[in-house]
Amino acid sequence: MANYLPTPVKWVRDQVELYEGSGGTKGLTLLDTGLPCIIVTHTGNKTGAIRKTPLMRVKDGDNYVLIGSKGGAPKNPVWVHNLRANANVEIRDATEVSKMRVREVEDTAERERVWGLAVKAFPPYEEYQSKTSRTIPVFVAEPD
Ligand code: F42
Repeated sequence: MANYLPTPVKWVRDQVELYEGSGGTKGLTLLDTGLPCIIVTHTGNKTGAIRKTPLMRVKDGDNYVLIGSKGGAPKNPVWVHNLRANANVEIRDATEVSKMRVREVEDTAERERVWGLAVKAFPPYEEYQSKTSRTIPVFVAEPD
C-alpha cells in the first residue's frame, strides 16, 4: 500500500487535512471565496506515493473539469504529470468519494466548452491563463 505524501505547501496541506479529516463537512471552499473545492487523490509519477490535491469544483454533468492553473504560474503544477502518467484517481466532493478516470482535453471545441464551465465556476481562471504563456492543461474526470 503506497504511503500518503502531503504537499509541502502548508495552506493546501491544512485544507486537505480539514476537508478529509471532517469527512468532507469542513474546509470545502477556497479560502474566503466561498467557492467549492474537491480533493483529487492521485499517484505520484516518480514516488508512486498517494498525493492529494484540492482543486476548484467544476461539474460537467457527472464529470469534473480539472484545471492545471496553479495561479497562472509559468510552469504546470506537478500533479499534471501525475495525471498524465496514471489516469486512475479518486475525487472527494464533500462527503462523496468516487473512483474516476481522467483524460486530458485536446480537442479545441471540447476545451472551449469545458473551459467556459471552469471560468463560470471560478472566474480567476481567465486571468491566470492571460498571465502565462503556457496553455493551462485541462482534464476531464469521468466516473470509473
Ligand atoms: N491548483 C490548481 O492548479 N487549480 C485549482 O483549481 C486549484 C484550486 C485549489 C483550491 C484549494 C486549495 O487549497 C488549493 C488549490 N489549488 C489549485 C492548488 C493545488 O492544490 C496545488 O497546490 C497546486 O496546483 C500545485 O500543485 P503541485 O502538484 O505542483 O504541488 C506541489 C507544490 C507539490 O506538492 N510538490 C511536491 C513536492 O514535494 O515538492 C511533489 C508532489 C508530487 O506529486 N510529486 C510527484 C511524485 O512522484 O510524488 C512527482 C511530480 C513530478 O513529476 O515532478
